[in-house]
Amino acid sequence: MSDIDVLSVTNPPPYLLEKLNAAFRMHQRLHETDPAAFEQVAPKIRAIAASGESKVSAELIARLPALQVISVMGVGYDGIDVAAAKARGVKVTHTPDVLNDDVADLAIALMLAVARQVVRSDRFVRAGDWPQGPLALGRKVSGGRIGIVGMGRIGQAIARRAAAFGMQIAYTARSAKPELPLTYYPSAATLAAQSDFLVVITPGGAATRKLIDADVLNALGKDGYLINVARGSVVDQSALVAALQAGTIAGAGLDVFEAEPEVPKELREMENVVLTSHIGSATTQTRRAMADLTFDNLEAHFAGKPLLTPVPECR
Ligand code: 8YV
Repeated sequence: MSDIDVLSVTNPPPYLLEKLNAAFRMHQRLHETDPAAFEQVAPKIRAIAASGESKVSAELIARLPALQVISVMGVGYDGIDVAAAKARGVKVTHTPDVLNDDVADLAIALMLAVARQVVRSDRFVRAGDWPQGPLALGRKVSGGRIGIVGMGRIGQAIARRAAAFGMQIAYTARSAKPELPLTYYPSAATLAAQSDFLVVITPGGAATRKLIDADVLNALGKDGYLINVARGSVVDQSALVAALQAGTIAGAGLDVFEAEPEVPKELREMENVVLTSHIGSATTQTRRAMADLTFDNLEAHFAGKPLLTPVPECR
């Protein structure tokens, strides 16, 4: 495979980069770093390596006439123009399942961190404020009502964890899943109205853009918390800032943002908000499994074998 040219549109983690470099002729973000050199190589590029946050536009796909496969290291692939890829017969793969546990763990961690004021209390101790304390009381999580927006593989992993906390679990999704013993609501707003914690874990992209808007936040109410481990695009970030400022909701735990890595100053200054840097799958163990799957999909494709994990549109 060493004569196969692959364009990486991201900076792969060292472990994956090493494997890619050993197997393929890699071109690291050449389209951005050296457009003239890219012009020369573009006709030979047969694969793209991308991350869950990467953008692969119809325009880029059109510039790569030999492109056959796009391998995404991430479960989300909302930045990839899959329709344009499919129209050209280009396959797209992603890395589902291997990150379910990590993302679900982080959703629970954010819920606990914001409601039980873990980060705020840490700041309180470090600032030397404890002797003048105590800190205001937090909000109990166990036994509370959790509403999960998106009931796919990760949503179900979150539900299993919430069950261990004795929570009442409800969800919304495109359609009800009667096989699950959970309460279904037809919309995010009706779910929010019945939730203490609204946890967002739905795919990004046009279909879910600003699904969590001012109406949903109003329905969540002044005692409710929003947790987002999905994509920044799913939440109307200005409406969220306004709701937090007005006390329309109690707080938020956010791993993803509209224009990350930029995070609005307003959010960074709020005490009732816990912010993480898109670390849902960021453990050594899980990133290694994701990297292996990203590589194995490319290897399978060029060995003429079936892809391991094509995105649903390419199955
Ligand atoms: C990563 C993600 O940020 O899987 C996804 O969709 O957003 C993340 O796990 C990223 O894709 C790692 O490359």
